[in-house]
Amino acid sequence: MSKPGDYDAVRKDIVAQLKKPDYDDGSTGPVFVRLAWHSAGTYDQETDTGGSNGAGMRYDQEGGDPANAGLEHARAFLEPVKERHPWITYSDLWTLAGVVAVKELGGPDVNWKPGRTDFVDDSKLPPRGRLPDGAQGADHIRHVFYRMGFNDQEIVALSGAHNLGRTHKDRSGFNGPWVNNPTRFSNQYFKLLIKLEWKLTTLDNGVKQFIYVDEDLPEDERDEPLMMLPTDMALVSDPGFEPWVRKYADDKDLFFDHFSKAYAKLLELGIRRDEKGNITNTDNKLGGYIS
Ligand code: CCH
Repeated sequence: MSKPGDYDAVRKDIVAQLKKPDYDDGSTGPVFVRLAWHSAGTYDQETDTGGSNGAGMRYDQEGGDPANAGLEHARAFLEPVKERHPWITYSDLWTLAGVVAVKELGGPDVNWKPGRTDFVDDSKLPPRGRLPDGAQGADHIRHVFYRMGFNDQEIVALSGAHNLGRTHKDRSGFNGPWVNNPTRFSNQYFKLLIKLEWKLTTLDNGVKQFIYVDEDLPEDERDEPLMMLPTDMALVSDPGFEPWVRKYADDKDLFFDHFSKAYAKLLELGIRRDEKGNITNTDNKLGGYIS
């Protein structure tokens, strides 16, 4: 067991959990990035409910939301880290795992602060259905992300996380990765959104998604088809989102900078701190900043 507050020791053990040759594309990083996002993305600024505080996904009300299907794998991969550092809260561990994964997979540094509590305040529990539905369009994306307090630029920057990982038929019903190298954080997703000719297709489970098949190659030399969700395609068809897709496709540094800021903001939703970084939420019964 490490000394309470030794977050560098936790970071090291998260890194050690990233490489898993038999899991997906060989890394747990993408599903960690998603775990952190879904833990925070339930936030509603109007009612000040949801958010990463409380690690509500441990319980069925939140963990059993169909939008969170598959994230039990991410939580299980992090369990050995929690066992080695029992002093860290789950809400800190899950958000830190997302930040560590982004960096280790080649992305930017993301500012992260500890102090979240695992105390579950029933009055702050988010109802199911607050996370976005990939089958929908621009209005839905705005509804969900404006509720958290994000603007159009931040929405596009955050969506760039789809450079990582893949969709799974047995989780969301969608199928396939967005880019050819889904364990390397880059701006490739934006480039492909603009450059490739995406075709709408219906999978055998009835789910509609866009795919790209390289028809210039003989069938046996083709990679797995790439995919885009209807919500991904909305970023190029919507006049408020599209200019940012182009900017990020052209300028990787700008994307990294904006992603880093927006992801850090996401992970802080619903958390209030004083100037020293100590959490001041009155319902913070267990946490507390350890310096
Ligand atoms: Fe996402 N995402 N996401 N996403 N997501 C999925 C997978 C990942 C939407 C839908 C889906 C963000 C925004 C959105 C990741 C990070 C972020 C899947 C497949 C769906 C569906 C799940 C499965 O089948 O396993 C929608 C809709 C939106 C917004 O409108 C944001 C924001 C982030 C992070 C900043 C990552 C990473 C994955 C890959 C996970 C994996 O297991 O490989």
